[in-house]
Parts: sequence; C-alpha cells; structure tokens
Amino acid sequence: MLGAAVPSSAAPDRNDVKESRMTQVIPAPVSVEPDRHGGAFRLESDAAIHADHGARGVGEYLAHVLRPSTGYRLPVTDRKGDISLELGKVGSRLGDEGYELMASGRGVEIKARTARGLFAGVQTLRQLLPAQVESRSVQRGPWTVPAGKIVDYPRFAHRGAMLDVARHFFSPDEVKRYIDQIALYKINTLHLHLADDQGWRIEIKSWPRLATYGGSTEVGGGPGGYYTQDQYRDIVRYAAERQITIIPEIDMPGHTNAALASYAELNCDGVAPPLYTGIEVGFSSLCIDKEITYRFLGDVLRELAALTPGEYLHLGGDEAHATTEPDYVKFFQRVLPMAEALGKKVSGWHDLLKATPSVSAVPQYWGTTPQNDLVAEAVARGNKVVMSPANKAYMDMKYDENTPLGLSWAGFIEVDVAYGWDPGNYLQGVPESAVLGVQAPLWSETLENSDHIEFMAFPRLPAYAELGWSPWSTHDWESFRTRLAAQAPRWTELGIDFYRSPQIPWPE
Ligand code: NGO
Repeated sequence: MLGAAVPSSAAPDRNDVKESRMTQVIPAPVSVEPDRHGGAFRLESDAAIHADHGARGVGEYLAHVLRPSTGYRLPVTDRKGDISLELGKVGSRLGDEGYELMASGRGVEIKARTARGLFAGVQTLRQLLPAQVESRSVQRGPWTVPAGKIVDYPRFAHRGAMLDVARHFFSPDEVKRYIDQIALYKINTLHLHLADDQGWRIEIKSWPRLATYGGSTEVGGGPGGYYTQDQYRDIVRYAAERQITIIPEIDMPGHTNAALASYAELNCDGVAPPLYTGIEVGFSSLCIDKEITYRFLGDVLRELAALTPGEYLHLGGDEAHATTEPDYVKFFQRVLPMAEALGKKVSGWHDLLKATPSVSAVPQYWGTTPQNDLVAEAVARGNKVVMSPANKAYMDMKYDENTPLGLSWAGFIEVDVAYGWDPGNYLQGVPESAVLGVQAPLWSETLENSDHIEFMAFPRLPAYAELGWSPWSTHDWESFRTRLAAQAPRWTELGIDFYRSPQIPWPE
C-alpha cells in the first residue's frame, strides 16, 4: 500500500515550467533574476535544512511544510544544509521583512536580517517548488527549484486580513486554517472582529456573561461560541509562529447588543435587550453617561491588552447611529486614553476620527469614495491610515450577481476590481507616505465555515497581498491574472475551495 498515495503519472517537470515558477510568484517580488543558464536545485531524500541560531522556528516551519509531500526527514540543523536560512547582514533597503533568495545546483540560500524576513523568503521558496509540494500525502517529485536570485521587501508595513468571528463564530481550528492561508501571501496582520451585536467571542474573566451568554448565538440563531483566554492565547501564538500579529477588535459604542444583552446595568434604562441574530446595523449603543460603562471598558481593555503582544487594540467606532455625535466624542475622549494608558496604540474604523484621536491612532478607511475630509484632515495632522475601501477591499462583497454568498451594498468586486487600485494613491490628501498598509476585511453575516471563508478570500486575497507587498512598478493585470491562475493547483493541494473567476485563465 505504500505506493498508493503516489500518483502514477506525475506531470513532467520541464525546464520551462521550472523557470516560469520563478516569474510567477505572488506577491510579485522586487527583483527576480532567473539564472541565464537554466539549471535547478533538486531537493533529495537526504537533504537537511540549515537554520541559524534565531531562525530555528522558521526552519521547523519549513520542514513542517515540506515533510508530508516529499516524505523526506529534513532535519533542521545548525550545521551545513541544502536549504539554508541565514540571519545577518543584507542590504539595508531590505528592512526587517525583506530577504534574498539564491538558488543554484548546489542549494538554496535565504538571507535576511530577521526571522520575519526569512519567513517571507520561505513563502517564496514554496512557490518555487512544484505545486504538489503542498500536498499532505507523499508525492513523487522531483522537487526542483529553478536557479536564480530574488531580492524582495514589502512596499507597506501593514498587510492585513480581517475575520469577523462575531456574526458567525469560527472555531480556533478554523481561524488557524485561515492564518495558514494568509501566511502564504506574506500577510502579516490578522484583525479579529471579536464583538458585535450578534455575539461576544472572547472570554473576559471580570465580566463572564459577555462570553457565556453574549457569545451563545450568532446570525441565524446557531449556537455561536467564544474563545477562552487560553484558546485565544494559543491563536495568538500560532499566528506569531507564522510572523502574523493579531489585532483584536472590540467594537464600540455601537455594535454592542451582545454586551448590553449580557449585563442589564450597562443599559441606560437598566433593561437588558434580547440577544440578536439578524444582520441590521446601527441600533445599539453603550450608555455614554453611566460610569459603569467606563468601568466595564476599563476591565475589558485591560484583559484584552494582557492577551495582546501586538501594539494595537482596535476600538471599532463604526456606524454608531444610535449614539449622538456629541456623545460619541465624549465617549471616545474617555476611552482613547484608557487604551493608551495600557501601553497600546489605537486603531479604529475611520469614523473614530470624529473624536480626534492622537496622531499615533490608525484609522482604517472603509468608505466607498476616493475622498474623505475626516481622513485627509487626520493625515494632515500626522495620522497614518490603513486602507480598506469597501468597494475595493471588502472580501464579503459578492464577485457578481450570481455569487451565492456575501453582500453587495458596496458593489460587486470581481478580481480585476480587487486588484485594480493603488492604495498609495487612492484617497485624496492621503499620499503613499501616510499609508501604513492595506487590509482586506471579511465580514461574516453570510459565512458559516472555512469553505465559505475560502470561497470569498480566494482568489481575491492574493490580489490584496500583492497591493500591500509589491512595488507599484510591478503592477500589471495581465501578468497578475496569469500568475494567479498558476496558484490554483496549490490551492487544490491545500484543499482551498476557491471561486473560479471567469477573468482568470485557470489551468484545466
Ligand atoms: C460595514 C459595517 C459592518 C458590516 C460590513 C458588511 C463596517 C466597518 N461596518 O463595515 O458591521 O458587517 O459593512 O460589509
């Protein structure tokens, strides 16, 4: 039975296929020089992975990716290796996330200043190997890497995805699966929308009913769920091993029905509303004039900050239609300093700018027009912005009118629309230097499981990843659609259920 998992007719690994792998990487690297003489490195069964001190974790991660499909032992060693992960001096323009990858007949060398850079190089290396390398069962190979040199570093520091675990709850394993998928494309932050009207998803020990009651349902009335603090810490650790920082969001003062339902005393009239399982927005508000509101948020933010090694807490702030504007400002003028006193920077939907947060706060632009005075004024004061324009970057928007999942309030977003905008030159008054990066949110009113997540995120997520990572000089729709098509066999190996956009020349 040993041979059963090995396909009987492995595709021939012709030279042209190998070479094209070098020019098909997503996100497009800064520079790619295939070796003029062709040639390739071939990973053999006795190969070892060398990892410098400080790069051991990345070495183990690479081995963990390569072992199932190759069937090789691939020990990770500080002695010589065929694939070598080296920390040290590289060109200064590479920064903390950049890397150099050199492949020749003798081996593959990845060099970077930090483990983050090596990790990015490892993602590139995966794409230089045949697609079958992503299989979870032993495949035949040969495991070749085309010879050549890649020098690469990101355009923007923040390359993010967001998952709404409030409208529908996703289990820790489902979240980890998504983390693995976004890591493939050098995404370095995952924003988790942890609380909304329909559910509170994180255990807060000082207010236990938030999770046990407020987390007990979801859109459509299913059982919902929440992460215990241990489970959440485990997710944070899992992400960190993949060089991804989690940004936790507690939305406020609107989008708070789950909290208000859990504790009657948080309501202005002292009466708890019922749990909510619909998809309307804008009807709930914390009680701005009650002291308990701030005691509550003080506790929540303190516990959340203690779970968060990353520098940001996201305070939501969107669609507070049930809060008057003066109340909104009053509210955030009390809450913003609370977050900062915990040693955290604040992020929030750009609506938050109504309360004029400090210049260290990062507004996330989710509007649908290329002009917004609040954001332009904040940039003039010195704030940096994360770009998530809903009509370009919302992965919960349908691809077209036939898409079975998703919403369409911001329009349809086919792959060309997802790819076809420049985050560094999109919003009036927001030059590239004021853009921290790009984030693609995935709201889950209509999404219930990993299949649904994948169908909406693939193939758009790689487009946002490329907008965030690659130099604008590489931006080219024709090239992108061909390279995107070449990713499909990898997704198939990984069991990713993707949308077969008619715009992309998928292989048969
Ligand atoms: C809006 C709204 C969310 C919805 C989402 C659906 C923001 C920032 N607030 O985006 O509550 O889930 O649209 O696309």
